[in-house]
Amino acid sequence: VMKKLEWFQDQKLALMMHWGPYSQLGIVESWALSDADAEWSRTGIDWEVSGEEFKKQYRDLNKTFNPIRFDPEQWADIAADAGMRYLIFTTKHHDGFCMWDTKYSDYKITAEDCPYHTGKYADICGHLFEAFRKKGIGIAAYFSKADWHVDNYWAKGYPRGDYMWRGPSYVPAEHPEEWANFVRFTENQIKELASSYGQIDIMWFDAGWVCKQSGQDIQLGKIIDEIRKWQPGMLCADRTVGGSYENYITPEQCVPDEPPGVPWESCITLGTSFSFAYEDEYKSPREVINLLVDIVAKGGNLAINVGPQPDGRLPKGAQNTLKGMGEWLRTYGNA
Ligand code: FUL
Repeated sequence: VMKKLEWFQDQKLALMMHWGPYSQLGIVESWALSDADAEWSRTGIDWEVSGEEFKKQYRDLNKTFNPIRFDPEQWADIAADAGMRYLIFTTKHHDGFCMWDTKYSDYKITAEDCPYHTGKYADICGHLFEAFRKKGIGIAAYFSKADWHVDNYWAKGYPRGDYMWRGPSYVPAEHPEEWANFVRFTENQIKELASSYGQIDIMWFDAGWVCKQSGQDIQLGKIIDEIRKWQPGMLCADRTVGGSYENYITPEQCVPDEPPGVPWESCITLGTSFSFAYEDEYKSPREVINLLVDIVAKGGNLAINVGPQPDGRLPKGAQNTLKGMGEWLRTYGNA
């Protein structure tokens, strides 16, 4: 792990990607499902429909998600050309939709009710990781520890079931069986990801609200130690409140004023949000290079986030900036 952390700190530049059925609406990833976050996450949504009706619509987005123009090798070419050294990809965001062929859930890209299950690269994570690895780009799997779809998280029949706040709808200590089921499911999915798609350099965990609320977590330490038997040195970024097993920290949408003194990576959006937005505006190559230089001078890494389009292509504006970054790095950075 120490050696891998050295590797990590030398990489400097990552491409982060948030992609899923939500991309079709051009809304913020997952968050509109959480009533507690309605105020900021539901702006831009057509509120002709009521909250519940919208949630139903959101839940049906997997039935129309069909990125027929997705070409993993083209993404890998674009990333390599921009100087990206590792990829951070949302295998599962808070909404619970799985971008790999998991056997633990039917809410996934390869399920029959998702039109892309017959698509050329239907097992998206598999194809993506392979294409990027071929270009010498490292692989980080983003995985949400919250799952707002599986029955044991926002479980029915509990008083908080209807609130749809960030954490589980019950207090884990009061319902240990429910919680144990959720932990088992999560552990299965994490191990499946880490054993089905070749070398994974980093697992990037988001959403630790349970921990904050109740002091309980999913025992990530145990899971990661086991995974390291077949993924030696795999790094773990366990972020958000109460991260229990992190090798580096991940500030979001900001650059720390002072070097934090531990390995770190800032994730910053190229457009205005992590997921694809219609008519978004993208930072210019100069803005991104300025961020990169600032971050590198402070000893960190920059993960610059692009939200792919629902059809599988990368937005033209984002591509232009990535191209400009690559040109600058080749001219001045000896990339
Ligand atoms: C946050 C998430 O809740 C956002 O949706 C996004 O994924 C960002 C990178 O991390 O904690």
